[in-house]
Amino acid sequence: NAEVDNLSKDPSNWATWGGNYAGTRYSTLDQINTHNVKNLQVAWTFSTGVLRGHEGGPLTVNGVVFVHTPYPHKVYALDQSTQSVIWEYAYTPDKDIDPNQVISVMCCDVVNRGLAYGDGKIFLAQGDATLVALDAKTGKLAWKIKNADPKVGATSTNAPLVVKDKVITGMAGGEFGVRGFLAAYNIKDGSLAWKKYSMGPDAEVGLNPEKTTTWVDGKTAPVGKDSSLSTWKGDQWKIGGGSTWGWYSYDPALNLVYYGSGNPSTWNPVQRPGDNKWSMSIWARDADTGEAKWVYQMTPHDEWDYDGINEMVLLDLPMKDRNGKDHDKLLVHFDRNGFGYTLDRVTGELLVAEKFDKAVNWASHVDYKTGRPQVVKEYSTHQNGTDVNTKGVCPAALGSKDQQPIAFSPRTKLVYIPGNHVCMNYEPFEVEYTAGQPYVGATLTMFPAGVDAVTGIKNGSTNLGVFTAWDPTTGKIVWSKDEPFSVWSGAVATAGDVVFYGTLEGYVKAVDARSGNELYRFKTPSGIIGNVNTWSYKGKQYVGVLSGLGGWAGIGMAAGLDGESEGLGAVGAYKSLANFTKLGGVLTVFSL
Ligand code: PQQ
Repeated sequence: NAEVDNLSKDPSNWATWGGNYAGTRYSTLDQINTHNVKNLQVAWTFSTGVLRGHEGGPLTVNGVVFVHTPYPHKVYALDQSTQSVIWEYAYTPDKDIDPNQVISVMCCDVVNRGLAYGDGKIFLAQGDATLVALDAKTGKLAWKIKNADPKVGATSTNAPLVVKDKVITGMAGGEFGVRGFLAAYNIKDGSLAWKKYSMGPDAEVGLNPEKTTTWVDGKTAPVGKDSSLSTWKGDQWKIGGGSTWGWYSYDPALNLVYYGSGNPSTWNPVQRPGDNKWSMSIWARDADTGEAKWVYQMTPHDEWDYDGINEMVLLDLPMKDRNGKDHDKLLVHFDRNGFGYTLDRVTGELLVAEKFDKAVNWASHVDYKTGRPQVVKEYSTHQNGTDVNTKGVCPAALGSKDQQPIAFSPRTKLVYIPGNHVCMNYEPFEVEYTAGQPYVGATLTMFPAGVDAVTGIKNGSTNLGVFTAWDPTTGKIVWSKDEPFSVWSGAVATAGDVVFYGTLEGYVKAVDARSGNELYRFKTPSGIIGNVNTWSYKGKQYVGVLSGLGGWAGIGMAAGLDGESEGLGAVGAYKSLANFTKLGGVLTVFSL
């Protein structure tokens, strides 16, 4: 979409979740820099009036700031000169939707990762899997469509992306045995342009057996006929998961949309033999037709819930592969499974797959020839006759990184990764599929990587989080900083060589892009799971973030749970957050 592309090129806007189609979360603004960031002040704040987790971040388009809240959503358009509300959208579901039923099937809090803008409209993928288009000037509903059915556990938490004349969106529900898909709707009227599943028959998945390629035997080759169907037992693919609840990026020159698919259902791997393709995969799809150009599966036959949905960030950086061949159109992805991947985004060739957190132990390495992780038997989870509790698997199910997006600076050529440093005990159990009921099939507990899995005794640092600078061409950690809690907030990098991110206790932190040294911190009213964004208005650079604790890491407080293994295993590890912060959504905007 030429308008969205142009808006993103002007740093006074922050017009897409990633700041641009490539998802780099980089701004050319340099008014705030390493020398003066210590003088940052709060310019203004805005309470959303809503409890529960606030993910995503403010969009700024042509001077107007747009913020959204969790399900059942509100959207506010804010005037920056008066800091007042231009319009407000408050969602009331139609009678055929029961919001309480929807809330009960949203796995990881009632979060939403943000709005999209295009063609004078604001798009919101609502928790009950409806997609709305609002007039950006008035907030009036332009159209509303049903993308999926919450009665079978399908919901939406993603930030859509406007590409050409379409809006791309996905869905959630991997813990309910949905069958994941990505869809493109025409922005004019919401009519469906294409819809492609993560698993099933070739035509429905958008696979061309001869033309769609994947990485095998040290090169890319056609996937062949039934590449998905042949990796599932019977018709298990129909309830196979592979939801698409993460982020979408786009390369206009290649006309390809990139995203990842999530975990196969159920979490009990013994119940679904096979590689379960194409769950846990990186996809490159033609934006006009949805057909897959290439696909790469990171975690075949998942045994740990390492959803592959984390953002795909498109970098133009020269590098040589292991055979000395040159590549300069890269895709980087930091997977839940703890490996940082660099692929050639044109061809899907695997260039780098290395651990970005030292704690990762479930696989020794990724075999560059096959592209497959080499699983360490001790950390394989299974259930054969008796239930087996596999102890001390690192990372935990929420990964070495979850939904919180990275930032990239073309000045340092480094990627900045908000991350987790959490391990788990994982005990699968037999579960029967019933539409709309949880189809999880595993009990989990989580703890810091520096705690013994059996005795619970501290044997290292007890930090649950880490913020890491990474060289995507070599696959090496350049520096890393421990954080007491997982960093669940998206980072932003700027031409002032400052990197910003939020923490679960509620701090906005600014660090030096080259050294990682902390330059500034401010405690916002609640824990931060939102993304820090930056823009300018009347010649001044602003930095804005939504605080409001929740999401999977904050599910204990957000949903009022306190059992160790409640909240799909996350409650225990993050219990002490209550000593630092409480719930409540607020936008905080900073400037010099
Ligand atoms: N959502 C969060 C969050 O917002 O904090 C974290 C997670 C989700 C996960 O770690 C998940 O595995 C997850 N899985 C699905 C799914 O499989 O469909 C959906 C979501 C979601 O939509 O929020 C999450």
